[in-house]
Amino acid sequence: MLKIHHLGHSQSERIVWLCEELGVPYELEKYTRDAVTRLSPPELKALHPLGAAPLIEVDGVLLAESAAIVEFILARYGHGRLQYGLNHPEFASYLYWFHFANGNLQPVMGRSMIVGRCGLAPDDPVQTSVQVRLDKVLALIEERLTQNDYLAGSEFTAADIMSVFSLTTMRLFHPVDLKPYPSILAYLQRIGGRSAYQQAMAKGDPDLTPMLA
Ligand SMILES: N[C@@H](CCC(=O)N[C@@H](CS)C(=O)NCC(=O)O)C(=O)O
Repeated sequence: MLKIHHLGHSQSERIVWLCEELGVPYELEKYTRDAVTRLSPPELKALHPLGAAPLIEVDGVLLAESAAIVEFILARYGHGRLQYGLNHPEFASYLYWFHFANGNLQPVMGRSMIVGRCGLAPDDPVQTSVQVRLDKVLALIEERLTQNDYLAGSEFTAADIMSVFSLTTMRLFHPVDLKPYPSILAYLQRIGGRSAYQQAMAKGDPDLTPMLA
């Protein structure tokens, strides 16, 4: 059976959620962040050189990187679900938004979190450039979700599964006010209405109220 190594309050919520959406049976091995450093505990670090979540194990293979894991699970268990194929008119959009999550959205949230902790002056050029990029990224998502119910288009796909962590749980680590982005907030409400999302969050992070507002 597929085993998910899930670190609480982390990007590995994506994998639990994907398995719930697809109805793929899985075993959940849960880990808690170190109370001081908020990094992985030693048991998770022992599994992989980076010690970061998510990790999955299946048929003796250990795989890291959430995008790789999502692609692996879709290829093996998806049977075409939650993705747009080559002949779909929104295939390029699907690829773009799938990769935007870890290529742009999550990195700028991480940079913004780190820069925010450096105590720089509000007009420091580094601080300003990161803020400008974050604002642009959120504005781009807002525009997309004003025109479409989901990131790849009219249907919910794995591009959404890749992106939602950065707009929700990531705000535990870096609070970002989403009030200026009503379409993102409406989208998060749609996501929160999905029973697979509710199941995943209840199983993986029962101590956390999903940050959908
Ligand atoms: N790009 C990787 C990022 C993995 C990552 O950095 N995970 C974080 C949780 S959100 C982690 O495990 N942090 C704890 C640590 O590095 O010790 C992915 O998408 O899987």
